[in-house]
This record gives sequence, structure tokens and C-alpha cells, in this order.
Amino acid sequence: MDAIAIENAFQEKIDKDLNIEPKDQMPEKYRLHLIRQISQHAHSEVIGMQPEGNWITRAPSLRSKQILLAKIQDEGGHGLYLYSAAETLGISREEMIEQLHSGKAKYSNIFNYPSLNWADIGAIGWLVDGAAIVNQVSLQRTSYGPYARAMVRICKEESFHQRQGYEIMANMMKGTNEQKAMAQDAMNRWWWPSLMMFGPHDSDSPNSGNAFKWKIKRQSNDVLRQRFIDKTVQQAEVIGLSIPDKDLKWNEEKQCYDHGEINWEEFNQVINGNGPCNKQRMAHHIKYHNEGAWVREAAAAYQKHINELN
Ligand code: FAQ
Repeated sequence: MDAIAIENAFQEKIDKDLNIEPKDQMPEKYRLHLIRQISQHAHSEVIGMQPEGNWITRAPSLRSKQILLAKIQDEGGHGLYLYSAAETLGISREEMIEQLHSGKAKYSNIFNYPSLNWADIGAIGWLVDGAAIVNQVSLQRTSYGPYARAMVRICKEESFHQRQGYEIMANMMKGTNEQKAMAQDAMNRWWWPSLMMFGPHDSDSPNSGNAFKWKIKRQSNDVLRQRFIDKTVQQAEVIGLSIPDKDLKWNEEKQCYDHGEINWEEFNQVINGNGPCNKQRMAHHIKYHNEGAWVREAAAAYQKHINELN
């Protein structure tokens, strides 16, 4: 089949809502679009372990330490499912890591902010995982089979993560005035970067055109951001936190919250390497990747040995 025939047959499948599987023919641009998005998603999960890992040794109780450890391990697992899904598109793990280290591949803006105290662990679970779920529930119906199936499993785990974060915030809001102030301060610092997680406004989103045509995206950046805001404002009210947005108000006609303008200059700085922690996050990943080389070599030598025995 020539390229046009392949593209037509492919689009017909997409239009019928059929999943595309690794061995199916697909246009080169679809393959590259998915490699970009899935690998960036995987990098986000793995880099996202750093701000939380910072608090494992300082968790305030054995229970909270166990929960945090389990959550961070889940994030590592999500990274692994996603790297595997991307590998089915013909890119190796080494190439993806190389793209991360060279700055060619992005990862979520949110993980370039520091986690300063225990309330930040609550805010990350509640807001960051909360935003991630809204986006990922929609991706459960993405057109590429391995990505869609990874999302189903990831969403189940993320909902526990969101609840553990909300529990931390709710408990702090029942505590002393200092604890309440810490929770509100964390809310103030994480709210706006969480809204940025959904990406630029639809009118400024260059990848959305093809993403919709190929049903990689099922809902737009702005639609998902709005869904997150509407859900989260109510959760904040229940525990007595206020949203740091003076322009936030209920729009009776549209039945959703209007919100203030997002600082896109900050977003662009952060996703292009100039956020508060970008350099630290990458230096940490490179250091431990290099120090772990012997583990990868040992695993490969063991596999070679097993293959020789069989
Ligand atoms: N951060 O044209 P669009 C998690 C880039 S998982 C950085 O709208 P698209 C779990 C975008 O890549 C969180 N860069 O792009 C967890 C593009 O640049 P490029 C990760 C961003 O792909 C919790 C440019 O801007 N989730 O948190 C961001 O159609 C706690 C133009 O944007 C996913 O990755 C951003 N926020 O839509 C772990 C979900 N937004 O690549 C640990 C899957 C945009 O052309 C602890 N990804 N950019 O150079 C997606 O759904 C989409 O890729 C979007 C962006 C919606 C993120």
C-alpha cells in the first residue's frame, strides 16, 4: 500500500473508534506524535518521584511513611508501563532517556517546583494527582491500544493517590492555626502550576489539531482544566481552604467557575528548563541513571546467560 492508501485505511479505523495496535500500519506522524506524548508522560511520572521522595525520611508517622512509599513506587511503575507502551512504537528506552537528558523531551511543568514541607505532600497528592486523573481518565479512550490500556490501570492507582493527598490536607485543616496556615500556603503555591498541567489554551495548542483528528486526545486542554477546577473548588470549600484566585466566581449561565488568567510566561519558562528546580531534577536523574549502569549491565548479562542455557 502507498502512503495515501495507508493513511486512508488508518483514518477509517480511527473514525470507527477502533484501537490502533502496535503491528497495525500507521502514518509516520501518528507514530512520532505518540512517541512524543507517551515518552513525556513516562518522564513526568519518573521525575515526579523526586519532589515526594524528598519527604520519605521526614514523614510525620509510620502510617504516612508507608502510604507515601507505596505511592512513589506506583509512580515508578506508571513510568515503566508508559515506557513499555512507547517502546511498541519502535523507540528504545535508551533513546527516550537520552532525549530527556538532552532536553529534547519535556516532562510535566509541575515537577519543577520545590516540595518545602509536609503540606506540600498533601497538595501534590490532592491537586497534582487530581489534575493528572482528570486528564488520564479521558486518555483511557485514546486511540492507541497499549496507551489506552496503561491508562486504565494507572487511573485506578491515581485515585488512591488523590485521596491520600486530600486526607493530609483535611487533617491539617483540623489542626492548629500553624498547620492550617501551612496547608493554605501549599494551596497557594501549587494551585496555579496545577492548572498549567493541562497545557496551553486550546487556541495556543499546536499539537491538538492532529491529536483530535487521530483521537489521541478526546477532550481539549481547556475542557479538562475546567473540569478539574469545578471539582476541586468544591473539595477545597469542604475543608475550609480558599482558592488563591480573586477572579474565581461561579458562572450561573455556564454552570461552571470562571477563573483568573494563568501566567503563561511562567509556564513557558518552566517547560523550557528555567523553573525553580529544573536543573536539580535533571542532575539528580542523570547522576542516578549513571550510577545504576551496573544494574542494567547485570540484568543484560543474566538474560544472556539464561538465553544460552535454553
Ligand atoms: N508540562 O500542543 P500542546 C502525573 C508542552 S503525570 C510540560 O497542548 P499536547 C502523575 C507540550 O508537550 C503528568 N510541557 O501539547 C504524578 C508541547 O510541547 P512539545 C503528566 C507541556 O501534547 C503525580 C507544548 O507544550 N501527564 O502527574 C505541558 O497536545 C504525582 C504545546 O502543548 C501527561 O503527560 C505541561 N503541563 O497536550 C506523578 C498526560 N503542557 O511536546 C508523580 C499526557 C503542554 O510539542 C507525582 N499528556 N506542554 O515540545 C497529555 O495529555 C498532553 O501531552 C498534554 C499537552 C495535555 C500535557
